[in-house]
Amino acid sequence: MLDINKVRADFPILSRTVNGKPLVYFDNGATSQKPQIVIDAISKYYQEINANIHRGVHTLSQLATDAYEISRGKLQNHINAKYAHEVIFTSGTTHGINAVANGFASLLKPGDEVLVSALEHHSNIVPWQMLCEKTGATLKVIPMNEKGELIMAEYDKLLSDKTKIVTVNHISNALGTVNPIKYMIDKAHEFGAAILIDGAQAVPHLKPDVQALDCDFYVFSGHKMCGPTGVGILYGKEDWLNKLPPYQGGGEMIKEVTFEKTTYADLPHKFEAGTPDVAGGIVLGTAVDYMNSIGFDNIQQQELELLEYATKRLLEIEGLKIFGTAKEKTSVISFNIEGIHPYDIGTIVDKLGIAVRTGHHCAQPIMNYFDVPGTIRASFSFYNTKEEIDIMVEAVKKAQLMLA
Ligand code: C6P
Repeated sequence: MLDINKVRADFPILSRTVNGKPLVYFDNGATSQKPQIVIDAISKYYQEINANIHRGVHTLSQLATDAYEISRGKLQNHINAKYAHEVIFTSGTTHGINAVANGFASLLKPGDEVLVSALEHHSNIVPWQMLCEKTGATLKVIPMNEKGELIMAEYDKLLSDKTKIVTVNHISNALGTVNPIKYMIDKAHEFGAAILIDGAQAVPHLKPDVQALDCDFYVFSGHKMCGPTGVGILYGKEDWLNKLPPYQGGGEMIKEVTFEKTTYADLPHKFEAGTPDVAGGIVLGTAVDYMNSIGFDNIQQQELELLEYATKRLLEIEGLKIFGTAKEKTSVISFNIEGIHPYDIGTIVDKLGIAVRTGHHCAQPIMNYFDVPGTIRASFSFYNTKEEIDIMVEAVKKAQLMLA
């Protein structure tokens, strides 16, 4: 069981006020808050070991390099990758997806197919559209039902020998649906297709085991799991990462450069051109340690309770509709109130100290499916409480009265 007061004390921002009211932070899907241990680790890096990595023989450079590689090892353990060199530091989920989509440009030809799901964030749509434009491959979409669940019977029908890569999120950012990725991975492999899992919204809630999943790629951002912005992970199976050309050229990703020819460095450096976010990479390891110290069983239990409680309380409000009612769902609630624009609710509740996201959540196809301009999204983390949910429900009721 979580000692919620103790957990909340780890996050200094949770005790601030916003617009004169105690902050209620329910925009965890956009980015999580950071515990003091993560904030301190950033300062400590700059105060004690700041240097460029993999480049210098001097002591600071070695200290920074060691810390960076130790962090890579922590991430490897966290996701159970077979090798540390399968763990590539990126700037975030978007970077990871673009690196893979770009790599596939050398493998696809007209007639090949790329499958994306109807539940994707724009980051997991646009790079694949760009890939299809470049190669003449065709983009196909796995449809969803009214509950916001992907229709597996349709997925099965879409798969064929033409399918070269399937790309799907583990958890939908807009609706909270947890997708049946193990089934999807195994099915894709039956047809010889690769599969990328966008884990951006999963890693705050669970610990993915990439070997048990057997996915070819798994990408995520550090900032949604108590880490800093600007850093993320692209996991890829060794064979795939060896097969794909690098996404960017530059320093550190080479073995030898002449004006005639360049040979590339071994993994992971082949995909890590230029000076990375050294502090971010190191501190992502601190964030992972922190989340493991809380415990993912505890995190899930707390978040499930919050999801159930908030669903029940919000449905007390007349005219309120929840979008995304999948059987497998994480602690995200997207909703609208009849006759009121989501933006207006968001603006009023902000005045009351409550942070929710309003709009299309970078998932316009989902909004189009439900025929709404956007929704109000409350996304809960393990440091949120039922009392905060009560505050939000009262604020939404107040906004409804004001806007009616
Ligand atoms: N979703 C949200 O409020 P980046 O920006 O690269 O860290 O993550 C992109 C991304 C990719 N996939 C999914 C499923 C995501 O949820 C996100 C980011 C945030 O929902 C910001 S738009």
